[in-house]
Amino acid sequence: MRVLVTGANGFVGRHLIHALVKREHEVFAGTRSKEVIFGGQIMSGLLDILDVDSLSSIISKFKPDVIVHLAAQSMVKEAWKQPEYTLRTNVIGTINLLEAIRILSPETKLISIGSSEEYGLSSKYESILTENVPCLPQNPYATSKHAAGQLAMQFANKENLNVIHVRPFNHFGPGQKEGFVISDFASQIIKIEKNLSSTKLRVGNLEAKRDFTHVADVVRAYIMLLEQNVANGYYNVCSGIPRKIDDILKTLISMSSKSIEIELDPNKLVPSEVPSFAGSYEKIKEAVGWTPKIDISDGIHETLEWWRTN
Ligand code: A2R
Ligand code: GDD
Repeated sequence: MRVLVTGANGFVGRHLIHALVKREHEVFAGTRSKEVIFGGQIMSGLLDILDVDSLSSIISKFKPDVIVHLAAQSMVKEAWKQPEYTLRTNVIGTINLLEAIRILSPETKLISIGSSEEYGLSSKYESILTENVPCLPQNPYATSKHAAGQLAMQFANKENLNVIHVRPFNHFGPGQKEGFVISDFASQIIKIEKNLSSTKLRVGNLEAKRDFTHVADVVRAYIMLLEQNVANGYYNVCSGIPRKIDDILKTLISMSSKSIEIELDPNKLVPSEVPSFAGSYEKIKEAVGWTPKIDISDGIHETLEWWRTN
């Protein structure tokens, strides 16, 4: 298949591009800020989803069978600092893409990437979140992803488009930048190991619980959704297990030989945070046969090793 990926130079994008090539798909990797050579036969070019002309031109020329829309302002904490920018990128960017598909390429299937954050406060009332649970987003990032998903479904219904809105829960793995919890902890541990900083590891809210999936499992889910015929709608990608951030931290520390002190950094706390998220992956399992495969400790170990060598 001909697959266009937006936000291709992000954490998930780089994993997805290589997994798509392994499956022998023809790929166009769209990046915003700099031209990136992905290697091999992979086509790539500048693609800012807020630039309607370049978006239209790439869709007209490449004629994708599928678009995986990863491009976003992806950080919850950053969204509180830049709500307007977050909404513009995540909502207007998605509208631009939907309009371009409607006008230029209505046969193209869109895999829009949302977030578990969309469920927000509903997680207080439902211990395991299915796609039918109503969304009560609690921050501008969550609102932006929820709006993008709703718009995607509205366009799909009105214009008879093929659209899936995925709700990945937290994901992690090698190559994730700082600013996300496992990378934040792993990068600090490695700095401590290399004596590049004091032995204090600075943390935010350790009481929160999140549902983590390895990025390789996440991109396998996206590929199964794009390769197979599935009904339009919302699909969770998750492990089903709420894990306390404190337990993740302990696992990471147990993998280092250094003695490490923990220090609360008030700057790392996130306003009005949802205490716990855990999802159900029954719908995607039923639709395409996906289940998560990678053991969390193995994934955490791999991530720590990545920080050791990068
Ligand atoms: O910051 P850059 O220049 O590397 O670009 C980011 C890109 N991006 C955009 N691409 C095109 N037009 C825009 N206006 C635009 N704004 C941002 O999206 C970056 O390469 C990518 C997002 O990558 P990450 O921040 O690493 O997110 P990650 O973990 O790969 O998440 C992928 C998707 C996102 O929609 C998240 O909200 C969701 O999964 O969890
Ligand atoms: N980043 C970070 N750094 N988070 C910390 C820290 C720290 O030092 N200490 C504790 N936490 C807590 C946060 O308060 C949050 O409860 C949890 O760890 C996870 O934080 P993040 O990794 O920053 O992820 P997120 O849940 O805010 O958002 C991520 O997952 C969403 C899916 O649920 C992002 O990847 C989003 O793009 C994605 O949609």
